[in-house]
Amino acid sequence: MSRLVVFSNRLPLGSSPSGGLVVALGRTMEQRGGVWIGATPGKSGTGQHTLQSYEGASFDRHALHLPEGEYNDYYLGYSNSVLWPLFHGRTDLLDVEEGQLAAYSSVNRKMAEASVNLIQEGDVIWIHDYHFIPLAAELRKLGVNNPIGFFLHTPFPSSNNVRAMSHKEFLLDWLAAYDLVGLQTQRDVSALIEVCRATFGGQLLSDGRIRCKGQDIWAASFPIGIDAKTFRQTAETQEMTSPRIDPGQKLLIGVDRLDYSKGLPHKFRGFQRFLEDQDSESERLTLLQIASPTRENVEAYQDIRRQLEQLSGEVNGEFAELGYMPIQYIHRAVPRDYLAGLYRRAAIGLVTPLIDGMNLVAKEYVTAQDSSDPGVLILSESAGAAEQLGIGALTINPFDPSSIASAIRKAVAMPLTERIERHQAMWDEISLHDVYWWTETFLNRLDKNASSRRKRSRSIADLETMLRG
Ligand code: ADQ
Repeated sequence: MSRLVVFSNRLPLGSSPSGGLVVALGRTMEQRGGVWIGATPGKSGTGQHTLQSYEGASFDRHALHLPEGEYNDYYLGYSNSVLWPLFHGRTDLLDVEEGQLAAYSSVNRKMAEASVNLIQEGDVIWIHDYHFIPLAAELRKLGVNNPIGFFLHTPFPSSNNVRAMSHKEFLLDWLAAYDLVGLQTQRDVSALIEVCRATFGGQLLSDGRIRCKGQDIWAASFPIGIDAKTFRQTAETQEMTSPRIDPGQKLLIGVDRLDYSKGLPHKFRGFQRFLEDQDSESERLTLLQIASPTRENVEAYQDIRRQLEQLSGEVNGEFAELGYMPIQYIHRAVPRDYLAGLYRRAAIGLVTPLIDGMNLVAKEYVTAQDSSDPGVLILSESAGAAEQLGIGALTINPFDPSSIASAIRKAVAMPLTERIERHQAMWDEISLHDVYWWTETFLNRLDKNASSRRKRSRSIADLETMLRG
């Protein structure tokens, strides 16, 4: 098996990850070993841009330390104030500042220069997410001929959104340097084809490549999964000892990074509508919302935090009674084991992103359920996960509070047989297409594409020699 070299902005250095990419890849790397390279702010001053290694994991970890200012322009700036909103259809939140694109490009170049000596012949390189889209092109410039794959964890933007991007032609050059561009869903693959067609005048070839301005992009969907069997066992063995939760209390659970794409205010408004419509005799439901802090230095994230605090106060002010608090809002990360137990304890999983690449929380919630008495998943039709879990979830339009409220009513009233049937359909899908399936399928396809690229370049070289001779 080839050695895997993974790049992502974040490295798993803490004890309890609360981001989808690190959670998913962490399982793969623990199983398979290899090298994981990330970026981090600090250690400014030297200007050396060398990698620092970290001990203590079953795989090698290295970080590129960047001076704080440069890191901010690349990470908070271009990555999270331009690409993230753009890829999530929020062009209204674009905060374009001069110098950010230059910092983004130069961090990618420095990452390539700092890591090129670590790469050995036979390694397979897998680059993750929007922070490092140009990295393959930079590595190629340094002569790296290894298979290089890319996986985008976010949605692929529509051609309308790409229009708002300065220097959009770069996107094409960046993507064409990969042997394989992996996207979460079929919807994303269609978006990429449409962007190439509408923005760059490209076309789909019969072998699946997209040809744009003389360059080829190989793209396909690989819906990311979770380590389903392990997570299920964790949920089964996890004892719920939280003193905060009354065992008789019926829970709806929400677990999200505190990000504007996750539709948290919409979730609270939907729950508020449900409470408004409920008669006074009905069973009391509590929404337990765990929202981990994220990108707090970006203004749009400060706004969403304020909005949520205000909304939860408003709903609790209106509907709380002695001994009953409708929304329990916890603004921090919690350990994954504990999270598994909480999911299992909750009668409803409430997942309401306005748009989301996949959404692993939806898969974790279903996985943690007791299959003989499972809870109900309410899932936004705009999450990538809806492509796979639409068979068993109650799908909602997160922009419409009454859609969320009526799904909650339906979930509460759902008979056991229907809950079991729906859960089984989703579990079959999640356990079949787990994180190991995702890694294997992606890497097999990458291997095939890289071999065919090499074959094509060999034939071209042979042809040139023949013509010269
Ligand atoms: P995220 O936007 O981070 O991921 P998601 O897929 O929901 O979103 O993953 C979040 C992960 O963090 C889950 O494993 C969840 O359990 C964990 N988490 C969230 N809040 C937590 C908290 N308060 N405490 C502890 N753990 C918490 C990005 C994309 C997604 C895509 C993933 C993987 O935006 O669309 O599904 O990558 O590709």
